Formats: sequence, structure tokens, C-alpha cells
Amino acid sequence: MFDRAIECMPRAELAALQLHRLKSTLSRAYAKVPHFRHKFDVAGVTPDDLTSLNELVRFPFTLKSDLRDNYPFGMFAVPREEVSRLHASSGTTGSPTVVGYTRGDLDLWSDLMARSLACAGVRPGDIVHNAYGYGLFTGGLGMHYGAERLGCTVVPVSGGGTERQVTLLQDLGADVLCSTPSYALNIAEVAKAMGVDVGELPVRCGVFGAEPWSETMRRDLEARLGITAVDIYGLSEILGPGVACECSAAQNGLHGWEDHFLFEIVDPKTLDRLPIGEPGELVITTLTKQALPMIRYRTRDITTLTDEPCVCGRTHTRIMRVTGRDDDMLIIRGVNIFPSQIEAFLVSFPGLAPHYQIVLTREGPLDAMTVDVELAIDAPSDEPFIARKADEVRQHLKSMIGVTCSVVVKRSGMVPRSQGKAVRVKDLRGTTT
Ligand code: DLL
Repeated sequence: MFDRAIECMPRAELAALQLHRLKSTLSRAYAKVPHFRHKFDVAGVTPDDLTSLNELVRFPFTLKSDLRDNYPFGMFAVPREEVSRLHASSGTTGSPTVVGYTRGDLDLWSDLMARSLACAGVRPGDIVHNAYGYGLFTGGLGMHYGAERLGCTVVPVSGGGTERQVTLLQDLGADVLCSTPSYALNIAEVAKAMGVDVGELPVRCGVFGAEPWSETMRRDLEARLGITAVDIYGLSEILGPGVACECSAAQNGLHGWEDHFLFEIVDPKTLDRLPIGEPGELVITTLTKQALPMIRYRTRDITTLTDEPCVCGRTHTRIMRVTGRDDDMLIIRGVNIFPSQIEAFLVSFPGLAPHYQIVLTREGPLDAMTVDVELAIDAPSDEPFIARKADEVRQHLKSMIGVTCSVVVKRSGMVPRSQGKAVRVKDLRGTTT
């Protein structure tokens, strides 16, 4: 599945391929999708104006709200009858949006997922335990068809029923675990409680994504499960999982598949394109999608790009770890905080389990933040110990993020567990005064 000609293509050739594909995508979008025609007309641009990749900056952005405004099928560039499958985004940050795939799009998705899994170290013949949710969420089916395309044996277990997952991992001897990182942690804990030594299971590789996670969490999962853990990225509006994936060789940034997508970073405030290496919002244009072409889609995901050569030899740009979405960013008393910053420090905190939830309330005019943390299963649970831990965490958080917050240390098992994407923030600001 490692396609050297494509994955290690010299960057000049890759840029020429992108330009060719971008022109035809812009032309199709303009001809077939009234929304894009209108947006291009208002911006005073036509697809013929594009003579270099840099000129893409003259074209308008696409937002999630554009999908909502054209709900459900208004952004499709093919007749509905040519759409083989629909998925829908979770709607965690608003009402759901529907995305569609032609047969050709589904083929492309399987190919890119197979490429991503191979990049992550998965091999034909491996048994792949797929605990991403099946259904409207793209995680389950996206991984499933990609792993089949790669020549793996897939266990389509979906999310939930964690004790049964542990039994299946034991009985079927999976080589690869695919799930959100927070659910992988849940599986590891449940296994431990069942008396199963997960380190002894044959699983050697974890393909984790769909939510922000930290480097500390990676090391923790690797140690608990005895695996190599790699990060995989994607979003339904663009494809689903398989837009970008880390290589097992470097585990240092996700190769974004530039023969099918064009990546930009923009300043989320000014919307100016930023030079490579600067942090900002990831913007993606699809180059080959048929049913739902996307022009300059603002992902809201905050990251950086790098074109530094990678030890694996792949030339495609690397998207560094997504630290969070700019709409997930908490602004507490003027300080910007991403939940993943809090995770990074809590995961390795002595005496605590790596589970947390941030609860936001309002005290008069001010936002207040409480961080619920949990005692490690083998930690003492007497009151003085709990009080000391709360104090330590509060002081560390204060020095790390510069904001005073309350800390509640809960007993083992009392912070809600994830079955898919973890809910890290409980926002009660609308219900408190
Ligand atoms: O989460 C697709 C996916 C499934 C990716 C399985 C990886 C594995 P959506 O439900 O549309 O699609 O959510 C997309 O999830 O914009 C990011 O905010 C977040 N996200 C996805 N992967 C990562 C990652 C799937 N590796 C949204 N790191 C994206 C951080 C991620 N955030």
C-alpha cells in the first residue's frame, strides 16, 4: 500500500499536480454548486483567474454554516441519485450537517484510509479491532473499508460494551486497536479491572484520533497497552478519517495527503494566509472529491504545518498535532486555554488518573472554571490526601495557565468515561449566575 511514486513525490511535481486538480475542482464547483457560483461572483473571481496555487487566497472561504444553510443536499455537485452514501457530523457544536459520497468518493476514501493505516504501521493480514462508532459518524465505516482495502481482517465492534471489547481483544488476538484515544484509555482501565494484563495482548499498534490528545497521553497509552500509538486526523466535511496520518517511523506530525487536499494555515482573526510553520487555523480544499467539493473549508482546528523532510521519506506536508478547535478554546478571565493543555499535565500527575472534566459556571459577571480530576485507582483516598492533591493541582494549573480555578478531586471512577469522543467541557454558564 506504500505508493512511493505518490507519497514521496518531489514537491515541485506535487504542486503541479495540485494546480491541475485545483483548477478542475474550482470549475466544477462553479458550474455545479449555486452556492459556490454566488460566492465566487460576489468575490469577483472565476475559476479561470487561478494561474498559481498562491492565487487560491482570492477565493472565498467555506464555513460549516454554509453546509447548514444549504442543508441537507444543497452543496452537492452531483445529482442526489449519484450519491452512494450519506454521513452526518455529530452536531456537538450546533445542528448537524450532512455530507455525501459518490461511488468514486468512497473508493478514494478507502484508498486514503488504507494508505493512512499503512503509514501508521498496519500491515495486510493484521487483525484490526475497530472501536470507532459505526453509523452516521465517519470513524467506524471509514476505518472499516480502509482496513479491508489494505487486506486486514476487521473486527467491526464499534464503541461501547467495553468489557466485551476486552474479551474480543483477548480471544481474537487483534494486532491493531482503532479508537479515540480517550476510549482506548477506558478499554485499558476496564481490562485492568477485569484482571487482564493488556500489556500482554498481541495489540502492537493503536490508530487514535477524532479528538485532541496530548503527547503525554500518547506515552501513557503506549506504556499501558504496550503499543506504538499514532495520530490520525480527518473531518466529515472533507472526507472523514484519512485526511492525514502520522507515520510510525517518526510519530511526529501527520502527513496530509496533498495529492487530494490542499492545506493552508490562516490567522483565525484576520483570515490572512500564514507562512508555513506559523500556528493558526487549518483550511482545506479538496482536489478530487466529486459529490461534495470543498473550497477553502475553515476547519476551526488550530495547528501548524511543516515541510521539513520526514525520516520516513514521505514528502507530503505534515500537520502538527491539532491542539484544539478555536471554538473549543476557553477564554477564562481573558486567558486562552485549550482543554488539551490541561490534559497534558494531568496525565502524568502522580496519584491521579488521566480523566478530567472542565466545568464552566458564572459567578456574577465572571466566568469560573472548576477542573474535576480523579484519584488513581491505587492512590490513598483519605481526606488529607485528597485535600493535598487538590491544592497541588490548583497551584500547578495556576502557574501553567495563569488562571485560578477550583479543583475537585473525585474518587476513582467518578469522572464520566468516554465511549467515543470525550466530552471534556461541561458549560453551565447559561444556567448559573
Ligand atoms: O472525527 C473523523 C475521524 C474519525 C478522524 C476517526 C480520526 C479518526 P468529525 O466527527 O467530523 O470527523 O470531527 C472532526 O474532530 O475538525 C477536529 O476538531 C477533531 N479531530 C479529528 N481528528 C483529530 C485529531 C472525525 N487527530 C473534528 N486530533 C476535527 C485532534 C481531531 N482533533
